[in-house]
Amino acid sequence: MPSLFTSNFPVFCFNPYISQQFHLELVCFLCVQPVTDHFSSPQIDSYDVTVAEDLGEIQLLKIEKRKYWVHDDWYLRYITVKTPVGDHLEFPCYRWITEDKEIVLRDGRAKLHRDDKIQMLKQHRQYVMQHWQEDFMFGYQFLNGCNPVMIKRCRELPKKFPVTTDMVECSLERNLTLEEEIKQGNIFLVDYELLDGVDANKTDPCTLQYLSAPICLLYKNMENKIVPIAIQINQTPGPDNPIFLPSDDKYDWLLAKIWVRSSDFHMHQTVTHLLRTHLISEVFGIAMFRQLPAVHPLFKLLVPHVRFTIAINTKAREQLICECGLFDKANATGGGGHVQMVQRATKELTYSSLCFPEEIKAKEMDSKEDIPYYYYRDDGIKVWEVIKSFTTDVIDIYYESDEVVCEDMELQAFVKDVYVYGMKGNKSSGFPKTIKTREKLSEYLTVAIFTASAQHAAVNFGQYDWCSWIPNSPPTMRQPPPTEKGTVTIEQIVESLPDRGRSCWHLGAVWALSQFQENELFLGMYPDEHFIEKPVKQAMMKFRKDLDEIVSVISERNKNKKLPYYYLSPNRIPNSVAV
Ligand SMILES: *[C@@H]1O[C@H](CO)[C@@H](O)[C@H](O)[C@H]1NC(C)=O
Ligand SMILES: CC(=O)N[C@H]1CO[C@H](CO)[C@@H](O)[C@@H]1O
Ligand SMILES: [Fe+2]
Repeated sequence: MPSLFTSNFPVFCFNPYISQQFHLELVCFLCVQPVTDHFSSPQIDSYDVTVAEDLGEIQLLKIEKRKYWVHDDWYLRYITVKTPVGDHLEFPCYRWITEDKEIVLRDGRAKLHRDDKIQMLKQHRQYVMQHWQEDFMFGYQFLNGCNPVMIKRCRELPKKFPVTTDMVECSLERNLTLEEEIKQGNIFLVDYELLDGVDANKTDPCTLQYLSAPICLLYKNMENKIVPIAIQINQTPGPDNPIFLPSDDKYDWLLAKIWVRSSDFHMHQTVTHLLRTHLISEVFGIAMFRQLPAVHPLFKLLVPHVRFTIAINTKAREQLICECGLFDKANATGGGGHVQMVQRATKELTYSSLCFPEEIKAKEMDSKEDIPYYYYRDDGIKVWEVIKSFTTDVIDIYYESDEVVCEDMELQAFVKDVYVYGMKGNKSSGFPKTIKTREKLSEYLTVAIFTASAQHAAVNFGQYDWCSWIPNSPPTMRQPPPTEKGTVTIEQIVESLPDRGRSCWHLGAVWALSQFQENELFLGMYPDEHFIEKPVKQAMMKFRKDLDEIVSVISERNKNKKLPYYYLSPNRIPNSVAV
């Protein structure tokens, strides 16, 4: 079977909203027994290929053949491509494709050099290609992908990550040293330290799986784009843990980036998504059911935001993260690793990190002029503010003063329940034991509602867009990380990525997790009338009006964007963690 460029390296769309489907047909002869020159009858292989970007006019087609059998050469007559707009293009080849070979075809119309107006084609004539986009996409995901919480400003290079100006000089655009760039605030850091020493999945004795704990340095270039400039795959520096650079061999750099993406997948699934939305929401939900009677205004306020959360988490415990669950099947952190991760991350979990604006500020990612393309931050702050204003309105209806807050024993028992059972009474977590003011109460309820709705939406519904492209977020790695430069081959990369079975498990899971429910209740929709008082209904109406305004602002902002950001648009944020 001819191996199309997709054969081992599945090309899945990672953003269905801008994806396009192409239909390819390869007309070829497969040479089955070259010894007798016996050809199979001409055969036509059809492929549907989905790509995530607008490719514009198709000028070139590249086929890669890999050698699987001793005699698997084939003769390719031509390839036809049916484009999403219905054009049929023909790419003639009429050549043998033998061994491991790469062939680039141009469309059938004959062209002279002077006709080649498009720069890319001229470059093709010299066989020069540029891949600047990949690094940009890699950087972009730290801001607006499905795990936009890892990146922070670097004010001092950690000792364990000894990057020097010499190493990154060709990435720096301002004629400054690395230290000067750091001083100016142009350097960012992503550190997967939490994964250091976590056990990789050993549940399948036939496939060894690997984890690492990379550190990645990023640079804000002159166009204000954030791009990676150095990657160290493990925490401890040393000769067998080199710092990979964009100037290295392209496969070295690619594999280093894939390791970061794989680590990001684990942090995203287990910490950002599971612990910091699902489990936190459950803690608020359980405390609410245990301590607040159904007539309590805060029960009425919170109950729509914990709807189905305990049920979905129970299901997850039974099917996803249990022994022999999906996690064990496909994730390198399966077989116990994810439990270690949750335990470590729970220890470090703080109340202030759940207060969205504070968390953004703590990472020094708050300045809009400085970091203009951080839509997760911009939209998240807006949603946080209107939730805060809504909870303030409701609190003002029932609590005339801070004393009333202090004296509400049911409320205090609810807060204490979260602290004692959820946070195991850890004072340094910053979770309050009691609440003394209306202002603090409104912040507390905003944490509970924002985490269940907006934060969960931001990290849940992007999963199919970003994680279904396997090389972009490999749920497991089947080879250990490279320990030296200059040895990585494309074969090694393919062997490191998950096999087909694990890829399928993974795809099914991320797809299912990215779907809205039927009759989904989005933020601010409260069809169950827990409240009957008119002032509360007015507060709800104002809440919905504020949310609608955010929807318009976001949709205006997204207009004409190649990569729109819509996960925090309130009309896409469900009220509660239910998937
Ligand atoms: C309590 O929380 C702090 C701060 O998050 C953390 O450093 C510490 O390890 C935690 N202690 C326990 C026993 O979990
Ligand atoms: C709970 C969890 O995050 N498990 C993940 C392990 O891998 C599957 C499929 O690869 C993910 O989609 C699961 O969510
Ligand atoms: Fe979820």
